[in-house]
Amino acid sequence: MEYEHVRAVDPDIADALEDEVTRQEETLAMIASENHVSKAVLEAQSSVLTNKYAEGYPGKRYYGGCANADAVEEKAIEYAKELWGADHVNVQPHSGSSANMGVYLAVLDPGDKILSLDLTHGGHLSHGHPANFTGQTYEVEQYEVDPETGRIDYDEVRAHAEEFEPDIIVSGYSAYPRDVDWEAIQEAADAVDALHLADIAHITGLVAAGVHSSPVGVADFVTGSTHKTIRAGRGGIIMCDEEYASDIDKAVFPGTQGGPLMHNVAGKAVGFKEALQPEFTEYAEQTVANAKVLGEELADHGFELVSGGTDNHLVLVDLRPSHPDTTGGDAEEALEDVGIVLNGNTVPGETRSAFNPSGIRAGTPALTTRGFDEEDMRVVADCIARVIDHPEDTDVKADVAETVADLCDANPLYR
Ligand code: DSN
Repeated sequence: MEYEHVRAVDPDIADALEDEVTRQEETLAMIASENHVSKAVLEAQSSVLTNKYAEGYPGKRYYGGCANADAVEEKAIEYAKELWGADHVNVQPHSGSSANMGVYLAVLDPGDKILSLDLTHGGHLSHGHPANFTGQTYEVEQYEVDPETGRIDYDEVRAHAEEFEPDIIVSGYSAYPRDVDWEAIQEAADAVDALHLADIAHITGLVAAGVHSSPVGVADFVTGSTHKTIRAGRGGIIMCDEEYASDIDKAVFPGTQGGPLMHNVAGKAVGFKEALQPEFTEYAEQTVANAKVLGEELADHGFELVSGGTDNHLVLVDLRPSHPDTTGGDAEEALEDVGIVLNGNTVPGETRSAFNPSGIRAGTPALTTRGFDEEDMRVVADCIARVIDHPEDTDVKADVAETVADLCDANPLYR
């Protein structure tokens, strides 16, 4: 992949873009929120729709010349409805966080109460963290996972809701390896007359393929990002029942955004169309199967998995029992040296800090896109274990780097 027109303008930027293609080709992307989109999605995202302003919605725009923008957005909405079975879909949010912002603006007033999962237990900044606008605008209390099981204790969530009486309960997580019982959260919300926002940012693709239970039709609002497991153009999405359609649309535009990023909406439409093909279900099933094997193999190598395993696309490893002197940051750095890219992550009961956490999070969506199967994941788990066990051993690291290079060669990406 070459960037000849960029090179003519600025060789440094062209170098960085081409180096990034090489980096993605030659390393294992195991950040659980990342994926590799198809060339079709890339093409749509880099299309001339980047030039177009299209404030409003299909058929009701504030600018002329929107016929093609309308056609693209209508398709994105149609495909999204088919993928997730939602009554109403807004495909304009610029990101998952923007999608959440749209929901909060639509139904909450400043000072209203949010009950959500703590960030260090797997939640997300936009669910009420003090450093985020949500923590500064609303009154927030947070639930935690059960310290023994690493899983959400739904009775505890309900008890917390009865005591706190939130206006909205947020479910859906960024570092939670287990299936979510949306109905149980809904029951907690019903018990206190609260709304329920399910943020499926990480698992949009798994839900669309039916390999994870769906909150659509259960929660009042379902938000997501569109570039993670669903592998479409970058951005966010909001789904809801028809009764909230107008409030949600107004909250996205003009409430929190101006012109939609129509090139990204085109990328969403193309990725959604790809996800409607039968092969996508196989992809999602393989993503989960790969994560399961990754978790089992890491456990066999002595690592402690939060909740003991995984039902979805990610594993969360608490390094403290097996490697008390190794932080998530240390592990992230040593693994990047050999071409395995993942992130240090906080774990439930975190004793360090978000910047220097005690765990690592590893996901399989991107590797599965490249064609990795269970056998490959056994090799990857072995590589991870060897490097974390011997972070200073240059022979081990050289050997692992060679294995990583072989895996990448055998599973090319954009070549
Ligand atoms: N940055 C994403 C993640 O890694 O989970 C969430 O926004």
